[in-house]
Amino acid sequence: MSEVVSYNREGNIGVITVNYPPVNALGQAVRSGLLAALEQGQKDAGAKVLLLVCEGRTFIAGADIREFGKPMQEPTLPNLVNTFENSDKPLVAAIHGTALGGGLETALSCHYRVAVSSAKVGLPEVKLGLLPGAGGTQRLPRLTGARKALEMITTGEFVGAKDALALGILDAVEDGDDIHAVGMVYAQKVIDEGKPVRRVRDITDKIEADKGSDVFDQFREELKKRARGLFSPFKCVDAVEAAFNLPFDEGMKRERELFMECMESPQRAGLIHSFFGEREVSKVKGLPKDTPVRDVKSVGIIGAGTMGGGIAMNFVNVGIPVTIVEVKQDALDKGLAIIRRNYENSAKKGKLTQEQVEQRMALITPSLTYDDFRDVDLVIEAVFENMAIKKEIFAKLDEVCKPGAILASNTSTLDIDEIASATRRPEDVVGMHFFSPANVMKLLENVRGSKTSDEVKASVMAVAKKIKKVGVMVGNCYGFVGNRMLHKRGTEAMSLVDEGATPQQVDKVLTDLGFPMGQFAMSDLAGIDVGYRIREERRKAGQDIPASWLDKLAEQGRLGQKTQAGVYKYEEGSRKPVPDPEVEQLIEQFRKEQGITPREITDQEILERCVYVMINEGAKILEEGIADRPLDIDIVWIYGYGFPAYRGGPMFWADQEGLDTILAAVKKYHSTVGGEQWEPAALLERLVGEGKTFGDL
Ligand code: T1G
Repeated sequence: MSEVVSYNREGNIGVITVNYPPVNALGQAVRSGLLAALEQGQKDAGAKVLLLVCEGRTFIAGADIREFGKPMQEPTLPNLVNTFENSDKPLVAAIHGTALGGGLETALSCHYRVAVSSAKVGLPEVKLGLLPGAGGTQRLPRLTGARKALEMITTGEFVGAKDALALGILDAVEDGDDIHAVGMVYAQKVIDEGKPVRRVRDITDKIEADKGSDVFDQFREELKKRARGLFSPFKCVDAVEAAFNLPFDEGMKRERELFMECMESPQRAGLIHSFFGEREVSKVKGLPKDTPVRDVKSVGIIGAGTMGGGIAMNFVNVGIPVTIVEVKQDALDKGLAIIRRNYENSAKKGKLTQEQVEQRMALITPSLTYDDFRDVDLVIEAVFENMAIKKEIFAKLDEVCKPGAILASNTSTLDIDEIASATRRPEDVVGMHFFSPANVMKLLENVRGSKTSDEVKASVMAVAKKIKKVGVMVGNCYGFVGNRMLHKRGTEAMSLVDEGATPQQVDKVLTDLGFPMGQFAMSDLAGIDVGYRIREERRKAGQDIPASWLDKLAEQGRLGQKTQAGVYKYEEGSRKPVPDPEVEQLIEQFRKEQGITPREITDQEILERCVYVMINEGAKILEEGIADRPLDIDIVWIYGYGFPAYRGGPMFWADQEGLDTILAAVKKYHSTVGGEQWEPAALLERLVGEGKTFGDL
């Protein structure tokens, strides 16, 4: 019998138990163990019914994703599930935790499914650039009908046990958390009631009902909007549709063909890199797993503006009380009114009850004095980017906050060490860089200062998990990881327009690559004044920041979406960027003043100058140890800046583009465009020289 799957008989129930931590994934050993256990159960005369149950925190959470991209080993999952379904003894699956992907497909190949009420089921393969490849697209619609199966399979969203029962996916749901006991009771019921073998493949009423339906084309239309640039969601629809047009075995064959197309798509590799990257970033290099973590049970926030308000919502959403301090009462009132409006909008959409809105608002204490921070565990400063003001604030925090309080700045560019130097406890100072809108964006770029203690680093990574953010720990430099690379892209995007491109041409290249919006539409969303103030700050600090046509927009009061005019113009109530001839004239005028003769610029040049410059900078960031691994950069860009996850992030994408191609272009622009941003990174040169990739690091 295998290490990871056991068989034993209890009474006249043959119990097949999977025990393969952390999530009982269907690796080769589990698949062959299940097949052997099933065979044993078949031969066991004393077993009238077979029960499949799992140890640990969850039922099977899918195929073993780590095996993808490697040669497929027998037994394959489709064969395993077909063998299960063909069992001539009733098979019961007892589900707890999450039955996902191949795990749910295995349960669907059983004849009955019982679950505890806390369980969830789902087919999230589409999130990995795949589709259910072990019968999920053929068996699920036989239970739920076409529309629900399409919803579950094209979104990958999990469904709670009670809803799954209502949908016919489950046969029974019991309270309690002893899944073994729940399974045994149900299996005994199958025996006592003489329930027969019932194969999902033979259930056809829902198939007949939706045959010829136009729901498949409806989904294809809808996916054009919500799955722009993605490959597998459309293949999911084709596979489910096959269940309605083909006999079961041919449907299974069609599913397999489509599954292999997805497996071969580069998007699968990108999305799986993102899946594991999102988990790996929580393991910070050099920070032992057992580093003590300070428990954050109360939070203080300075500034009730857009960022301060959004940051506060993250904490009250998970029940942590927040004290918000502002300088003036009206700023405080305005900030809290925006938070309440956000929650009431969620309530209008049915995402929250009014009672929950009140509960969350009750966890926020407005204040006009720092004294109210004396007992909080963590303070986050979220005022605008001005070093002098930030140092003043941290000096005051140093006075009032209790020993052991974590002092964090939401700065998006400024030097954490300099901010920390305003206190006598730099070891307790750290950057916590949220992204706008802070209550929505998943990324939290935690920035370690040179004196930040391991305990504080571990604590802010734990805070990220607690408030359901993807926390990435990065080093301290101007703009940290994300903004440092973004600034390079911004500089190139500006130069490309100076030299002859239009803002909309540049933005289209980026949205065609898969970004939700381009460089200039993003400037309009963030506010042209934000970038303008940062450039003015740097000019005041004596840095040589060239003049730009964006400054002229700011000086004319074209601040972006908030003034319905920036680089683009916006119709009343619309966020759709519309090219504005006035801006084109302004840019032409700017070129004349700068003595620039515009030239034809290709989309390829725009792609290379806007994205390769980021990759070159990413390599420098790795050289300097500001990011520990290429995947840290990838996750920062996927969750903070909308880099398409199906391309795996900039560094993963660079490997797919070919580092030699990128280095050649970097060298070309170094001689044609110039500037330190095109200085080839030593790491890039070394990897190309050694024929290696960022993935090898
Ligand atoms: N394969 C391998 N490792 C997995 C895994 C899987 N399917 N799921 C999780 N892990 C690892 C994960 O990397 C982490 O490792 C640890 O388990 C805990 O995960 C033919 C083709 C189950 C809801 O897409 O959604 O079946 O970092 O930190 O927050 O149709 O993991 O500790 O070393 O996420 O409690 C379909 C993916 C596969 C489910 C638990 N299944 N997993 O969340 O813990 S494709 C999925 C999840 C498939 C068939 C197809 C979540 C979870 P480490 P965690 P969590």
